[in-house]
Amino acid sequence: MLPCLPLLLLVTLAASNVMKSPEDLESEMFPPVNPNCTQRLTDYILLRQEIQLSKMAAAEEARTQLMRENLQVLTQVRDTLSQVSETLTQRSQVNGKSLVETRRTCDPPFSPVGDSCLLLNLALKSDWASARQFCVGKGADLARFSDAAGYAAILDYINKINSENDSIDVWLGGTDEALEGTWLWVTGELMPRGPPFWGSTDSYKAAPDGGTSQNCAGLYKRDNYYMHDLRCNGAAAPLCQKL
Ligand SMILES: [Ca+2]
Repeated sequence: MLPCLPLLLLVTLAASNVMKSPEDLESEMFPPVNPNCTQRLTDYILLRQEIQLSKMAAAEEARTQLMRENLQVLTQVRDTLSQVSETLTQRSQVNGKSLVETRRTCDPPFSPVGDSCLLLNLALKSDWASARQFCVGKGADLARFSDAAGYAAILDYINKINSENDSIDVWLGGTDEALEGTWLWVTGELMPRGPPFWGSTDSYKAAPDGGTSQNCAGLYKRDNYYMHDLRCNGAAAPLCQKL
C-alpha cells in the first residue's frame, strides 16, 4: 500500500533516478494515490475548514456582542452629554438673566441683588409694621423670595452689609397674622416652608412654632439668619426690596 509521500521524498527520488525512462520516472515520482489516504485527507481538510468556520463564526459573534456593548456605552455617553449640555444651557440662560438684571439700575441706597434691589437699614430697629412703613416710604416693601437662590442672594447681601456682625434680626415681608399657621408674603403669595428656609429653636423644634404670639417673619441672627416667626412688636432691621 503506497503512502501519501511528502514533496521532499519525491524530489529525492527524482534526483536518484536521472537515468531512468520518463515512464519509469513518472511512475515513481507520481505514484497512484491511495484511495483511503485521499478520503482521509479530504475528511481532514473538510474537518479543518469546519473548525475554522466555527472559530470564525464564534469570533464574529464575539465582535458583534462587543459592538452591541460599545453601542450601549456610546448611547449612554450621548444621553449623558445631552443632559449635561441641556443643564449648561439652562445655567447659561439663568446666569445671563441674572447678569442682565444685576446690571439693572438701583437708586441708592438700594443695591442690585439677584433680580431685585435691596436695602437693609441696620440703623433702624423697629417693630414689623414700622419697618414695613419705612420700606413703603422708600417705594419698596419688606423683602420676600420664592426659592433657595433668592434666599441665598439675600443672605449674601445681609452678610456684606452686616460686616460688623451686629447681633440684629432682619424683618421680612411675611406674616400669618390673618390666619394662624398660613404664612403669606405681603403680596398674598404663600411663603416657602421647611428647609432650607426656616430654622429651628434651641430645643430643635422647627420654626414657625410660636403660635399666635409670633406672627411676623424675620431672619433670626442667633440661628444664622434662618427664618423664624417672631413677635411682631419686637425690634429688628427692615430689609426693603424693589422688584
Ligand atoms: Ca403665628
